[in-house]
Amino acid sequence: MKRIFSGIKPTGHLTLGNYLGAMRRWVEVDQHRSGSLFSVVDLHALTIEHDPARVRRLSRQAATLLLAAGLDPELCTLFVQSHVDEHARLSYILECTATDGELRRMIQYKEKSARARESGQSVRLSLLTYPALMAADILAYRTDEVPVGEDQTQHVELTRDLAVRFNQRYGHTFTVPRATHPPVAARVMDLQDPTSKMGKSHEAGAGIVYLLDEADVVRKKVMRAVTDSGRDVAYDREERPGVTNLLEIMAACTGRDPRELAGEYGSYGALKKDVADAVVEVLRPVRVRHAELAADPAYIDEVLRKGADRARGMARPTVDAAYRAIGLLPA
Ligand code: AQP
Repeated sequence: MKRIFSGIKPTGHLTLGNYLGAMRRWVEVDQHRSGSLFSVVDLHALTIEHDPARVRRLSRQAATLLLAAGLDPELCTLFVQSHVDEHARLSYILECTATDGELRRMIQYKEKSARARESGQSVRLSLLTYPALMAADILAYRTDEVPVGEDQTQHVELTRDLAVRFNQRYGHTFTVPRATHPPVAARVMDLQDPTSKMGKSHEAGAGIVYLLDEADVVRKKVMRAVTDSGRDVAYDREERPGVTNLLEIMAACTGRDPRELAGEYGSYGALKKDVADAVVEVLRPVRVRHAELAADPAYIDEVLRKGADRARGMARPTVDAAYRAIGLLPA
């Protein structure tokens, strides 16, 4: 049995990038392989300036959207990270395994700390240390595979390094996991700036398709997407990042090959129209189901409560074993 774990941060409204890069595979593939866990990783949302009420609202919304997208609590375990103390317990142990140099090399830390400093905000210590918490999220469940978008590759690599180092120093405790990525759309780019990732915590929303955007808003955003200076439709990440992003989105939505799709279009306008239609069709059932589920918050609470109970039971033996292995006296 392969154990699968992945998470999503309630730092903003979920985007098409989250959906194509991660959520859709969780629903279509990963939850059907026994032993999969998916988490709303709310502790990670506290690493940047936050509004408590908004984090609570977004956590509930993320859980509701994951169910709306098709996660089935009978097949997988869905829970909120902060409901399972083992994550924070293990995070400290992994902070004692990592070095500060390793954490300072993380690209997300460099980018987000620079952004915070530019806007005059202080940088929370947790922004530096959260990859140790992410490693704890993964290692607590003896995870084999972590299905994520490309942007998380470096954090999963660090998790692997920490697992190997801990096992070598203190005895075999953790499974060494590996990241898996979708075949296309592993990095959906911002429609207004196709050289940067479509990110849910970015301020400007014009290049970001949110899962709960109305159909006409989605169409407008896609039709206004920045394209490239050339005229023909070509698949080339370096030279044609805008068009290539649209082709990848279209390929992910339709199950086609992006290079093959490129040969079928003579103009950017026709491509954009079809991309808009494809995205609207993919998101329509998610929005409809979200509206139904959001009307029943007691059901969501129940799913999350049961999920946390199950997750706790799975994580505790591993975290207890790590505490003993590193030299802490059993309670
Ligand atoms: N643009 C993307 N393309 C493909 N996959 C993506 N993911 C995120 N953005 C894209 C994948 O979605 C999963 C959950 O992401 P997250 O919540 O860990 O992070 P985020 O959406 O990137 O949000 P942040 O970090 O709060 O803000 P930004 O985006 O501003 O950095 C992950 O598997 C991720 O790879």
